[in-house]
Order: sequence, then structure tokens, then C-alpha cells
Amino acid sequence: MKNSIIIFLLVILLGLAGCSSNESKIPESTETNSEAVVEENIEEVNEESESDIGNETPVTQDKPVDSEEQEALMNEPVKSEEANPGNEDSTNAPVNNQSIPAADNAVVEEPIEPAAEPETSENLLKIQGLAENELSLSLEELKAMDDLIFEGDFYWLNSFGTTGYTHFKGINLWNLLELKALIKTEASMVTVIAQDGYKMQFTIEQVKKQDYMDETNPDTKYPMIIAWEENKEEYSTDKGAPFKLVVGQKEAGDVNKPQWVSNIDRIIVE
Ligand SMILES: Nc1nc2c(c(=O)[nH]1)N[C@H]1C(S)=C(S)[C@@H](COP(=O)(O)O)O[C@H]1N2
Ligand SMILES: [Mo]
Repeated sequence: MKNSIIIFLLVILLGLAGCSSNESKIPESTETNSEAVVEENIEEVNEESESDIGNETPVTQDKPVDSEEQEALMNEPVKSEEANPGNEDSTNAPVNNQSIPAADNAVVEEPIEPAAEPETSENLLKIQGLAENELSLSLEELKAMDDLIFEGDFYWLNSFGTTGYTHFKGINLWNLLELKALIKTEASMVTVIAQDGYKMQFTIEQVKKQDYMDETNPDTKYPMIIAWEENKEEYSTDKGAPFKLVVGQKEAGDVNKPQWVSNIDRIIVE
């Protein structure tokens, strides 16, 4: 009798144990796994879209995002329209279509990268498009253009109001386009494209302008330049093409620093 009661109890216990393991283990474990997988995927997608869309540099951005970069990401005056709808300076700001994936369509008609381009052209400054004399210039060739060289302390204002001065030496971009590349009269836009994909587009008038200002110094009248020297030091060529587009302010408050383009690969005239 005792035995049968014990057996009876054991059977009930085993039955209960079996049931609960069936209910909890199987569905729970599969559910947990699939949720984990889904979450992982979502995270991956988010990371990708952050770096691709939320970034002022659409192609790559290898630099660590410091606080100044961070503020730039949020508050640049010259990014894509959708990223900066409240920009009060949109009429004067250079046109920057870098965040629009189809932006390259705009230059499709011009030979951006001629098929025969040798790989050694990496650190050459290329000027392409509506020019009688398309150019591919080495740093030495640029430095030899004595008459076109400009040097000065450029005041800069970045997003959120950070400011400073940087000394640059380089070539007057308008002179280079007009006198050396012999750009055509119908040319209306100039796009400066960096090796990392960062680009700025300007009207010919903006490039022609020789009196960019410094809101802290009313005597300043600066051209837009392609600099190869910063604070008396030449850019090293192993950090990319040694050319940087530098421009002063159009008016007081003009956030000019993000308009600079480091490591220029090519300049397209349209
Ligand atoms: N090629 C390239 N140029 C660039 C950028 C970039 O990400 N890539 N960032 C811009 C921004 S947002 C700023 S504020 C300035 C910073 O200039 P600096 O490199 O001289 O500090 O470079 C601009 N030019
Ligand atoms: Mo920036």
C-alpha cells in the first residue's frame, strides 16, 4: 500500500515536471533566441544608417567624432536640405548636395574620372569639366604658380560658435580656374570633392569673390584658396591629398569652417 502511494506520488510529480518543462522550456528558448537575433539585426541596421545618413561625410568618416564634429553633425549650415530645414542662411550658403545619394547625377555628363587616369594621380589636384584646359596638378606645380599664391590668417567660425584663426598658404582658386584651367564662360557651379567624399558646391560668383571677410577684422579681404600649408607647416602627403579649400566669411556670423574641404581629390566645373 505504502509502495503504491509512493509510486502514485512519483507519477504525479514526474507528470507535473514534464508538463512544466514542456510549457516553459521549448517556446521560451526559441522565443528568446529569435528575439535576440532580431534585436541584433536592428542594432546593426541602426549603426549603419547613423554612419551613412546622419553624417556630413556620406562616404566615409574615419576620424573619431569629437565634440566639435558632433556639433557639426547637428548644426552645419550647408548640409542637405532635410537635415537642416531651419537654416536662416540658406540663400547665401554654398549649395551642398553631398547628402543626397543621387547628387552624383549632377556631374554625370562630365568626365569625373577619365578611364586612363593612372593610380599615381591620387595626390594630384584635378580640375575637370567646363574648362579648355583640364588640369591634374602636383603640389610642386601648384607651388610654382608664384603669382597666384595667397597667404593669411583665416578667421573661422564653426557650429555652436567655436572660433579661431588659422594661418594658410595656398593658391587663389578663382585665379587658378580662370587663368590656368581656362574655364568656359558658361560655367556656373564649382564642386570641390574630397577623397573621403565630403564635398561643397559653390556658384562661380562665390568662387570669384575676392573679399571674404573676418568679422573680427574689418580690413580683411580674402579670396577662396586651395591651401597646402597650415600654420606654416605643409600637409604631409601620406595623410591624403595635401590640398584644403579654405574660405573666409561672407558676412558676420557666417559659419565658414564647415565649408572648408580637406584632402581635395578634384574640382568639377559645371
Ligand atoms: N574632407 C573633409 N573635409 C572636411 C570635413 C570632412 O569631414 N572631410 N569636415 C568639415 C568640417 S565639418 C569642419 S568644421 C572643418 C574642420 O576643419 P579642420 O579639419 O581644419 O579642423 O573641415 C571641414 N572639411
Ligand atoms: Mo565641423
